[in-house]
Amino acid sequence: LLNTQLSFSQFEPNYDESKIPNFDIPDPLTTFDGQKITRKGQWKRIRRPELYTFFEENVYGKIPAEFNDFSAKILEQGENAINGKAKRRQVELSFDRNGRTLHFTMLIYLPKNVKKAPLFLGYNFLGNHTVADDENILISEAWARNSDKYGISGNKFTSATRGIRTNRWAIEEIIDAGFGLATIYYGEVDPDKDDFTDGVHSLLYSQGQQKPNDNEWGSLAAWAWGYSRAMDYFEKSKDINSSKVVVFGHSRLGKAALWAGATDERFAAVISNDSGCGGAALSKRKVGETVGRINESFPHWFSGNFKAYNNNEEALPIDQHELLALIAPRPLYVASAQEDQWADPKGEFLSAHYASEVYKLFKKDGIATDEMPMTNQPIPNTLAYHIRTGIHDVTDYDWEQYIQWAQKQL
Ligand code: GTR
Repeated sequence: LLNTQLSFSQFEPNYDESKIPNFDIPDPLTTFDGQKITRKGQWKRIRRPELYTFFEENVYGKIPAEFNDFSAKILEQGENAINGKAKRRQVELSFDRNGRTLHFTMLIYLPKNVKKAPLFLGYNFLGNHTVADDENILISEAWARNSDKYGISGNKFTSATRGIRTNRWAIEEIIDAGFGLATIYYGEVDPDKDDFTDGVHSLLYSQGQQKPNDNEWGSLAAWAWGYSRAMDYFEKSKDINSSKVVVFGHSRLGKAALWAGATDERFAAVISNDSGCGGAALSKRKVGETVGRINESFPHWFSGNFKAYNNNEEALPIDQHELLALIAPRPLYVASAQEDQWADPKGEFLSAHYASEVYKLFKKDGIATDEMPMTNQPIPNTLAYHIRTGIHDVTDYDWEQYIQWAQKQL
């Protein structure tokens, strides 16, 4: 029986396909009151809005007010980055509300030989200065999680960690393909801790409010909001093609990228890299990380309302394939890694498969089969999927697929 008082970490995660509960996949093309959706217009007018509202009120949480006015300030720029192939710009976006200010700094590399570059937009985990070997990258002063592994202490980044995440960003390949890259330290939009006094949330509180209401935004929705503000900036930039922006994210930031793709149709394409539970993976399979586990470990990520589904996934009238469907008919790439069982690769694959019904309505190719492909055998359709060998990470192999796919799709 449901007991939300239990500590979910006491449950062993399940990886055994034979122990997956029986459940029906909610049909993306049948409304909550049983109406069949057979035309694009019905999807847009009836079904998409009701699914969207469910995810907004019960999963990621609603933004309490429209909040998109900012000022942009160029902090630094250079003409000779990435072996002379790219220009670099570091721009700070500032937001004022309630007597408080939020700033975040976007690091942008654009290919020199393209007038108006399409680009990949993605948050980084450990600061902009970790993504490239480039001494000019400013070091974020925002709160950082202490880490013995990376030598981060005092909740501050230092130059000691310059370039430690270059392996996750195939920048030169991106530039060579004619794309730009924009990245932001996600902790500048909302520090990743269970504390709602900081980050963007606090700018929108009504008087005396300490934390979001139960139907209001958690951190994932805050990060998605930040992605949209980056898009606002691209729309004003003469050297960026804002109609060709691919929003990308790994893991928790893949969850945020998916929600950004759903909430903001200006994103031309979306990439979910190993996003797992609360991202691309189906919740009802309860394989690896579950709704209860994730809400226990990260109480600040989702809305308060999502906690009603802790160890109670069967009560969800939706599943995550319907989040993917909210991105249709735009190109969407779902990727998994073989050794990332915590994120349930099969649940990510099946989710892409079940979302494909909606892509089909738009005459776009998705994942027709329910048989998982072999490792390193991408299915590069409008709704694309691959599972590569290796661990929970972003690799050159992943980027090679994303770049080729984006070139073809956009
Ligand atoms: C894990 C979490 C996952 C995933 C991952 C990450 O601890 O359980 O949902 O988000 O972190 O972001 O790397």
